[in-house]
Amino acid sequence: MSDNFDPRRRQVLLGSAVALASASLLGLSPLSLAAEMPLPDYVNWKTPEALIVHSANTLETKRDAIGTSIVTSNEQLFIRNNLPPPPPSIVTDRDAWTVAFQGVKNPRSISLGELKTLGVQTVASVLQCSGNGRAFFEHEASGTQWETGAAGCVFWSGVPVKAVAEALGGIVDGLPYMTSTGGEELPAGLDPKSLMVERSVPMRALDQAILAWELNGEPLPLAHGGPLRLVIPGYYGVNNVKYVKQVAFTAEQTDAAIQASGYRIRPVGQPGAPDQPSMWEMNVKSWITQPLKQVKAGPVAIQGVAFGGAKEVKGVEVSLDGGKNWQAAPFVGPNLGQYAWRPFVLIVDLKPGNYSLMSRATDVEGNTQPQEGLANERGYGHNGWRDHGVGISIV
Ligand SMILES: Nc1nc2c(c(=O)[nH]1)N[C@H]1C(S)=C(S)[C@@H](COP(=O)(O)O)O[C@H]1N2
Ligand SMILES: [Mo]
Repeated sequence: MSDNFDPRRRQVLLGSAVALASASLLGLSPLSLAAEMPLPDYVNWKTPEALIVHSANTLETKRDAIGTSIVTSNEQLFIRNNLPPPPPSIVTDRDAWTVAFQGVKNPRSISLGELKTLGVQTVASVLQCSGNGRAFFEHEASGTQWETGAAGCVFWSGVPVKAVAEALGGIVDGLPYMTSTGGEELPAGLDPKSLMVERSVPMRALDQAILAWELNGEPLPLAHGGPLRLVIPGYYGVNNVKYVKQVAFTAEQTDAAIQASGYRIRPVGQPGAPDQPSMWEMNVKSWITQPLKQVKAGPVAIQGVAFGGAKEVKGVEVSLDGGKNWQAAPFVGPNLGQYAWRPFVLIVDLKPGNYSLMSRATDVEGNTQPQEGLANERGYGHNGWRDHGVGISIV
């Protein structure tokens, strides 16, 4: 199901005009109302204070919950499920989970226990939903109204997909896509192609693709795709197929709706189609995480995160005046590699008044965040710096 329209959130927004009016009197955003929903059972181990519950299948990390120590904890990481997750029984015997390989010379199913003997690699990467920032588009794109928190930077451990393909005799020649299938049980009576999470990515993704069983040093939680998940650093969230049960090298992209018409960039008002750009490589992006409201006059630490997406981030600038003047902001902490984000902190002396804080990142190839996001029907890939700015008052 490519449509991530989120009925529970709309209910909160539309169903309670009184609550909404009083919330705006209190200066709360509509998101603060949604935050009052309790954590769903399957993620009851997460930190409720750090999360906005849009629905049982969509949880967003609060903007100011992201700190400067780079890694987003499992307890704070956002959740996005197109379908309800499989039952917890799939993580009782993790090593017994199997993934079927096709499009290799010796196709077969391979257990997680065996995968662990084929090679191990650890990578830090930003996991970000295609719709992160959707709420900032003016055309009210349908889907979860993510602001900045459908993203986190985490460590994954697993085996390079390349190593598995080699162990299975190598990839059959002339297959330009890797197509992976999620392990959800699909409801009976509906066209499976309209619901299944099956994504194709171009072969160039094989350079960095891993089959991961560990997240930030812990066995991959079911909610994040355990026991085994495809991770393609630098690619949008949807390509990182959870509970992966099949990896196939294929001649064509899958005709599953989530690939054929879903996650396609097209003009507002137009339906999705296979000839439109697919949400694969992520673009350069940054946002300020603190302060978000009011601070005392004097030295103020403006902090945020910046990443290059598929390329390494080179630098980030901050503006205090809505984008008229910019100054470089230093990164904080080690560089965890091309696919990780880098926290930044700029300490400035601020006098009382109102400030419009903006951040603007540039990747190593010289791509800089544009002022405006590219409006598109489903509100994907927003990296415009203006909409990601924050207004603060210094008192
Ligand atoms: N099997 C499966 N994989 C999936 C999804 C899903 O619904 N099912 N959602 C995708 C989307 S749209 C995103 S943004 C990421 C979210 O990963 P997370 O829930 O671990 O944060 O998983 C992707 N992989
Ligand atoms: Mo997503």
